[in-house]
Amino acid sequence: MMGRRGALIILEGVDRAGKTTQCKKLVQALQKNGRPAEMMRFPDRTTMIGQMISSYLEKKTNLEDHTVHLLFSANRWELAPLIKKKLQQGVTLVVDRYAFSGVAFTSAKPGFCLEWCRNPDVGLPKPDLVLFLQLSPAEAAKRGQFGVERYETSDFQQTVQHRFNQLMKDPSLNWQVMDATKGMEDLHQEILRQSEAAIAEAESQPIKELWK
Ligand code: DGP
Ligand code: NA
Ligand code: NA
Repeated sequence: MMGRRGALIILEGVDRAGKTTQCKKLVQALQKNGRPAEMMRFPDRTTMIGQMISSYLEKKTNLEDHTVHLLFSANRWELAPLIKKKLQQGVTLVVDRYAFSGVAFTSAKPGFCLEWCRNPDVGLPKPDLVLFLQLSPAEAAKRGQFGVERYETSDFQQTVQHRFNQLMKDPSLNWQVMDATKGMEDLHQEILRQSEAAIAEAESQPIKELWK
């Protein structure tokens, strides 16, 4: 008999919501509970495609907007076989950003609609849980200055937030909105509780395809 599969858990949110910290804490807590768990992040800057993306984000190179969108998507697709393999091996994956960032960030640029942005990611492994770390622009501002990478301005991030709000209306996905202004530990406990529930639910189900 096939063993239980792991769950695909995504953390999303605007920049500085604390996603990376919470991903790390979640993986540690799941492992402590005896669950095989690993962290992944997108963009994965270590691959050849990831290096092109990284150079673009660092403003060392300029790339045409559609091209960049497709590179981000390609970066997820190149890791899709590994994602499926891990899930089937029973490993729960905690992922820092996924296709939702892909759609939210590109569709925040002039001349891009949600539908066009979604298309390249249709069919990726479907998340069992999408945790959205909600942070108002005012709260984000309190966390200090933005960095120097592309997209790190408050105007752009505000548009990104609107796009995320549109994506969250999709009832075919298990979106859970988390208040990221809460203390780090409270937020962690809430994320852990949601994740344990999603893991139990996913165990008996096949891996599905995103937006199909
Ligand atoms: P991070 O490494 O998590 O700081 O993400 C790098 C930046 O790239 C961040 O501003 C969010 C943005 N980003 C992440 N995924 C995508 C994507 O698929 N498409 C676009 N256009 N931007 C993305
Ligand atoms: Na960033
Ligand atoms: Na991050």
